[in-house]
Amino acid sequence: MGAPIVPIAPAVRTTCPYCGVGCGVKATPMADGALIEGDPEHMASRGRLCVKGSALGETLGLDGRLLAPAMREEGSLRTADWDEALDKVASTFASIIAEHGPDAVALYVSGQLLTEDYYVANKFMKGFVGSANIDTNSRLCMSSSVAGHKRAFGEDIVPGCYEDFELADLVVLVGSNTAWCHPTLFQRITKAREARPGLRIVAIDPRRTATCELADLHLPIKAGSDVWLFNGLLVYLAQTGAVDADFVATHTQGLDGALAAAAECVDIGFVARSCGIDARLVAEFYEAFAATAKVVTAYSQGVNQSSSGTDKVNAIINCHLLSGRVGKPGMGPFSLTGQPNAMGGREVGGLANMLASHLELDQPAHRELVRGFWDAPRMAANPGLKAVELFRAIEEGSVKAVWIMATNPVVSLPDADQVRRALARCELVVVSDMTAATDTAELADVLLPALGWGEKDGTVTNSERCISRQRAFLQAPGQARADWWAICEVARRMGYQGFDYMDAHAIFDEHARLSGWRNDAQGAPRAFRIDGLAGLDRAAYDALAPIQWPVPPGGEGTARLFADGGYAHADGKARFVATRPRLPANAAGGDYPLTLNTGRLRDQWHTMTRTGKSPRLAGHAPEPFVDMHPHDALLAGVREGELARVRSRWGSLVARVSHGGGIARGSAFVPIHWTGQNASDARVGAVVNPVVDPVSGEPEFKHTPVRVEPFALAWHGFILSRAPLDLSGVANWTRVCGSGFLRYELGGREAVSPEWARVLLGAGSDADWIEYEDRTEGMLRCALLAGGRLEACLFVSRRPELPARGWLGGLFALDELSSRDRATLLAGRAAVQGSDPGPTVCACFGVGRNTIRSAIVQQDLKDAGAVTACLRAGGNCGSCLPEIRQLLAEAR
Ligand SMILES: Nc1nc2c(c(=O)[nH]1)N[C@H]1C(S)=C(S)[C@@H](COP(=O)(O)OP(=O)(O)OC[C@H]3O[C@@H](n4cnc5c(=O)[nH]c(N)nc54)[C@H](O)[C@@H]3O)O[C@H]1N2
Ligand SMILES: Nc1nc2c(c(=O)[nH]1)N[C@H]1C(S)=C(S)[C@@H](COP(=O)(O)OP(=O)(O)OC[C@H]3O[C@@H](n4cnc5c(=O)[nH]c(N)nc54)[C@H](O)[C@@H]3O)O[C@H]1N2
Ligand code: SF4
Ligand SMILES: [Mo]
Repeated sequence: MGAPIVPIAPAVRTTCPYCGVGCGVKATPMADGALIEGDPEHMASRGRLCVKGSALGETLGLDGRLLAPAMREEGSLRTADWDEALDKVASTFASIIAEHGPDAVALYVSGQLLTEDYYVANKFMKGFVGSANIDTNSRLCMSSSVAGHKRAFGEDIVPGCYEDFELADLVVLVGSNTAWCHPTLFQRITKAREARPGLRIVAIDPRRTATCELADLHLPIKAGSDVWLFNGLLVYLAQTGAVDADFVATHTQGLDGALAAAAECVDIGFVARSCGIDARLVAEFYEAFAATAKVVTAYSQGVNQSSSGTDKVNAIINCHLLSGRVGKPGMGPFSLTGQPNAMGGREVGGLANMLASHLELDQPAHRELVRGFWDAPRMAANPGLKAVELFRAIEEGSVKAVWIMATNPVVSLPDADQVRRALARCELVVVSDMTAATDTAELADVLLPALGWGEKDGTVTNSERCISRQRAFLQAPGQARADWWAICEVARRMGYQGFDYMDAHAIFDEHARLSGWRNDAQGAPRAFRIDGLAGLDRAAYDALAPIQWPVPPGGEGTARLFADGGYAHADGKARFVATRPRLPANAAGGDYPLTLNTGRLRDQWHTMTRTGKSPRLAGHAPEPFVDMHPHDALLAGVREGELARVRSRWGSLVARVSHGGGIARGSAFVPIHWTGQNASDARVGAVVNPVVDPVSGEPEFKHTPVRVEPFALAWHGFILSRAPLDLSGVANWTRVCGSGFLRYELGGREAVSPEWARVLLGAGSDADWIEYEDRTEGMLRCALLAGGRLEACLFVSRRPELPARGWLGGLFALDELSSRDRATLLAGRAAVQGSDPGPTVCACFGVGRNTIRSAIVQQDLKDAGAVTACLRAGGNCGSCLPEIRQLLAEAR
C-alpha cells in the first residue's frame, strides 16, 4: 500500500471522471478513500450513479501512483525533481524546434484532461510553438461526430439535451451500448418508458448487447452497414411524406444531392440485404421513425469508429433534418460523448485541425483573431498531424519529441505495436500520468506526475454541453502537480509570455473571454460562447453550478439549439450531406475470415489504471475474452473456456473463448481493457487495423479482419496472492485485483512441480507451506501462509476446470486459517457446497451469477423486481438489470 490520502475539504460536490454523461458526485473523504454519493441537484444525473461512479472511493489509494518526476538515464528511470525534469523538456523542445522547426515536436493529449489543462496545452502549441501538432485521444473517439456536425451544422454542436431522451416517444440507439457505457442516461430512458410505456427503444448494433436486451427492437445489422440503413430511411421518409417541408425549405440546403446518393436504397429488400437483416425489421424501424415526431437518435462508437464514420453521422443527421426534428423537445440527433471532457476539449480546439473556441485553423481571419487575443508570436497556419499519422511521423523521425498527457496510446491506438516502435526510437518521450506503470510510461524519457480525480480542480463539459466543476477534496500527493501547471512551467522556460496563471480559475476566465472575443457579425460569429461566465471571481468559479453552453453575457444556460434554424454556415442553413455507402475498408476473408469488433465492458474504464484498483469492479469480467459464434469456434478448432490466439495482419493477442450468445457468425468481439501491465498478451490495439475515416481521421476500431487459432497449453491454473508476482516465465497470464489479493489466471506449457510453485510464489525454505500434487491427474495445489494467514495459493490442472475463485478469495479476509480451512484449500473445494457465488452480476451488492440463478429456480422468481426484492441485486445503480433479465430468460 502507498502513503495515506489526505483530505483538504470535508465534503465536495464534484463530477464523475469517467463517461461523458458527467454525473454529479458528492464526495466525503474517509480514512482510506471517500464516501461517494450521487448529487441529486446535478442536472445530468439527478442523484444517479452507475457502478463505476459508485466505486470511485475504492480507487483513490496511492498505491501504484506516480508521485515524483522521473528521468531515463542509461536505460533506466531515476527519480528527479521538477526543475530538472521541466528543464529537460523545455530545452529539448527548444533545441529540436530551433534545428528542425516547430512541426518536429508534438503534444498528444486526452479528453480526460480538464478544460483548463486542455486550453493551455492548445495555446502552447498553436500560438507559441507555432505548430498544430497537438492531437488527442478524442481523435479515436469523437472526431467523426465533430466532422459530421461541422458538415451539417457548420459548427461542432450537439443540438439537444438529456431531457429529450425522456420526452421522446422513440429513442434510437445506433452503435451504442448505452446500458454499459452511459448507464445513468440509459436508466433515465428505461425509467421514462416505465412511466410512459408508449416510449419505444430501438437498438442498432451487430452484437446483441445488454442495451439490446432492454430494447423493444434490435436491428443486428452487418458491421459497417449503417449508411445503407439511414439512406434507406431518408428515402422512405421522403416518399411517405414524413417531411417538414417548411423547415427543409427555410433552414436547409442540399437535399437533392443526399436523396440522389441514397436512391438505390429506395428498395427495402436491397437495404435489408446490404445490412444482412430481415426486411421486416427494416420496415418496422422505418415505420416507427416516420410515424413518431419525437425521435432521438443517439449514437456512439459503432458509428464514429469506422472508415465511413463521418458519413454515418451525416446519414443520421440527414433524416432528422428532413423531418425537421432537430433541437426541439424530445427530438434530435445526439452524439454521446465518451470521455468526461470530450466536449471541453472540442471547446478549446484540442484537435490538430481546429483552432480554439470553435474557430477554424484554416481561416486567416480566425487565426488573426486568436493571435491578437493571445498576443501569440507564432500562430500555427496549417493543420497538424492526426493521431495515427502523428505516431507514423514519430517512427519515421520527422517528429522528434512528443509529450503524451492523460492517455495510453501504446494500448489504445490501432496497430499499437507500431506505436511502441515509434516511441522506442523517438528522441524525447514525455509522459504525464497519475499512474507509475503503464505501457506508455515504460517508453518515457521523462515522466511527470499528474494530479488525479479528487485532487485536480477545474471544469469538464458533458455530452449535453453542461459545464460542471471537478473539485479537489484531497491534498496533492507526493510531488504530483496539475497538468496545466507543468505546461506553463515548460512554456515559461521556453521564454513564452502569457503562461503565468495562478490557478485553474484564471485559465477558465481567459477561455471564457476568448469565447466572446469578437463573437459577432463583424468578427467571427459562433454559437459556442461562455462569455457569460467571464469575470467570475474565484469564489463564484468555485461555486459554479452546472450550466449548459452557450452562456451569453448576462444570460443563462441553453438547453437546445437550432430548432428555428440559425445554423453556423454563412447562410444560416444546415446542409444535407450526400453519403454514399461503402463497406469497411478491410474486408474479412481468406486467411482472416472473421471481423473483429472491439469495445467496452460494464465495470472497467479503458486501460484499467483506475477502475482496476477496485475489487468490486473486477468480479464482473475477470479475464480478457474473445466472444464468438460456436460455429466459428468449431471451424477455428477452439473450444469455449480455453485460450485462443486472435491474429490479424498487424498483431495478435490471447484471450479465453466465450460464447456469450450475442455474436453473429463471421464476427468476434474482444474487450479493450487489458494491457501489458495486467496481461502477458492481451493488448487489443496490437490487433486493430490502422485504417481511418478519410474525413475525420478516426480509426476503424470496430472492424479488423482476424483469424482465431488454438493456443495450446499443457495446463491451466490460477494464483491468488497478496503480493504482486513476476510471471514472465509462464506462457500466458492475466491479472485483476481482489479484496486483499491479486488474482492471476494462468495457462502454462512448462513442467510444474511444488518446487517451481515455491519459486513462483516466493516461498523461502522455512515458509509455512502446504501442497498437494497428483501427477497422474496433472494436478498441483499449494498455499503459502505467514503467521497463520493466507499469503498466496496456486492451483494447476490439466483441464480448464478449477476451484471457485470467489470462495478462495474469501479466505484472504481471515486473520488465521483453521485446520479445516487448510484441508479444504488443498481439497480445492469449499466445505459447504454451493457457496461459490460465481462471476459478479450486481457489483453494488456483490451478488454473483450462481446466486441469482439458484434463487430464480428455487424461489421461482418471475421478473427482475422479484430478484431485487429477494437478493437486492439490481436495486442500486441498475447497471446489471439487463443481465438479470437474461438469467431469467435462460431459466425459463
Ligand atoms: N463501462 C465503460 N463505459 C464507458 C467507457 C469504458 O471504458 N467503460 N468508455 C467511455 C468512452 S471513452 C466511450 S467513447 C464510450 C463508448 O461507448 P459505446 O460506443 O457505447 O461503446 P463500445 O463498446 O465502444 O461500442 C458500442 C457498440 O458499437 C457496436 N458496433 C460495432 N460495429 C458497429 C457497426 O458497424 N454499426 C453499429 N451500429 N454498431 C456497431 C459494438 O458492437 C458495440 O456494442 O463509452 C464511455 N463509457
Ligand atoms: N480497439 C479499440 N481501441 C480503442 C477504442 C475501442 O473502442 N477499441 N476506443 C478508443 C477510445 S473511444 C478512447 S476514448 C481511447 C481511450 O484510451 P486511453 O486514453 O489510452 O485510455 P485511458 O486508460 O483512459 O488512459 C488515460 C490515462 O491517463 C491517466 N490519467 C487519468 N487522469 C489523468 C490526469 O488528470 N492527468 C494525467 N496526466 N493523466 C491522467 C490514467 O492513469 C491513464 O493512464 O481508446 C481508444 N482505443
Ligand atoms: S454514468 Fe458515467 S458519469 Fe455517471 S457515474 Fe457512471 S461512469 Fe460516472
Ligand atoms: Mo472514447
